[in-house]
Amino acid sequence: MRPPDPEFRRAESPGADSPGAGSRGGESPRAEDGLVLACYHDAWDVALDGGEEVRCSVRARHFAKLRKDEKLLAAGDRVRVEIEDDGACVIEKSFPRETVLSRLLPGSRRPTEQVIIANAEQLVAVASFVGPPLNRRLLDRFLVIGEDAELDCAVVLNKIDLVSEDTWRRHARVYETAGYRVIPSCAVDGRGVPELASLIEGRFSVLAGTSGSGKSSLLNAIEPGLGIRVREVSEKTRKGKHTTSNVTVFRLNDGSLVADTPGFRELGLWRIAAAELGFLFPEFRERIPDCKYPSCSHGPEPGCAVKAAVEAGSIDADRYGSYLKLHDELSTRRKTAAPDGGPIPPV
Ligand SMILES: Nc1nc2c(ncn2[C@@H]2O[C@H](COP(=O)(O)OP(=O)(O)OP(=O)(O)O)[C@@H](O)[C@H]2O)c(=O)[nH]1
Ligand SMILES: [Mg+2]
Ligand SMILES: [Zn+2]
Repeated sequence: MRPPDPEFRRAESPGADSPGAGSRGGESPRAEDGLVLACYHDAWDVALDGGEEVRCSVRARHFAKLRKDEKLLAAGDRVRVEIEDDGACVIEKSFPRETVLSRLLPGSRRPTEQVIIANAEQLVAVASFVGPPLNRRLLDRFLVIGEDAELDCAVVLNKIDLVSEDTWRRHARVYETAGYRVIPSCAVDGRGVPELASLIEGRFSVLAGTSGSGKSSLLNAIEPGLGIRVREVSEKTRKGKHTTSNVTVFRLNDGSLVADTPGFRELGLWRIAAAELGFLFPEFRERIPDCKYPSCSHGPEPGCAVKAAVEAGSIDADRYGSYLKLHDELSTRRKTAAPDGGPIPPV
């Protein structure tokens, strides 16, 4: 979590006509709309539309309502902030979300949604080849939740300095063939960094991937002034140390918005129906209408156009393996879920 910043300025109470105050709430001369940059236990950092960053609390009655609806504020939410006479900033209300990227909250007894980021337009799934090793299953999981949230999705394959060109080109080809924009990169020597910078330019993107894959390093490479904390991966496990612990939205100099996220250990799918899963693999989509049975699960059924494409080599067998694994997980979860929700098996 970002420690409280002593230099974090509180908004001055602007008068109704003061210049540069951005979009106003309308109902109060001292209300201003903004974007939640980060959420802490009982504080929220908000970028007001007028440009100022303020640390806020939440109006108690609104907070109670949020809890009841199980819709706690998330980074990326649009909110209205009331600036009180003493300069204290209080979130009055939040606005409906355009998009929601979620996962299943790990370890909860009842299936519970955890919003990773609200209102993002684009998911950039970041994976590395070594330290931590490439985990294609997890990468595919990220892409599935991004597709489900109807975000534009792209893949960054980082740390190409640590593997042969043949290796990274092979994996890049798989995701390009599946229909994704792929950026092979190295945060250390800068390869791929300009391409990533132009991919996120002018948009609201979220970087997500395993701990240690280099998400924060890539953002620092794009804009060194961000100064995001990064840490060596563990010598012993060759895994990341979960350095980034909070989802944080950064505003780049050109106005682009980009969220850095922690390396989630678990990424359970939230509210995705097994029958819909095939449509979240872009390379399956155009083939599904050719399956013999309309309810084809692309598993054991005869006449499956997806499986035929896997056998012909035009769909990658490992991507298909990810599909089968997730399909199995979604089908099993439905069958085994206790009436009270029951403990959710770890994924
Ligand atoms: N060799 C090499 N090392 C890299 C590269 N990118 C990042 N690293 C290193 O990998 C380590 C982890 O990088 P981070 O940027 O902290 O990774 P992260 O994805 O933000 O990790 P979490 O915050 O834990 O989720 C650091 O020691 C970086 O210097 C790269 O392209 N090549
Ligand atoms: Mg990080
Ligand atoms: Zn099929």
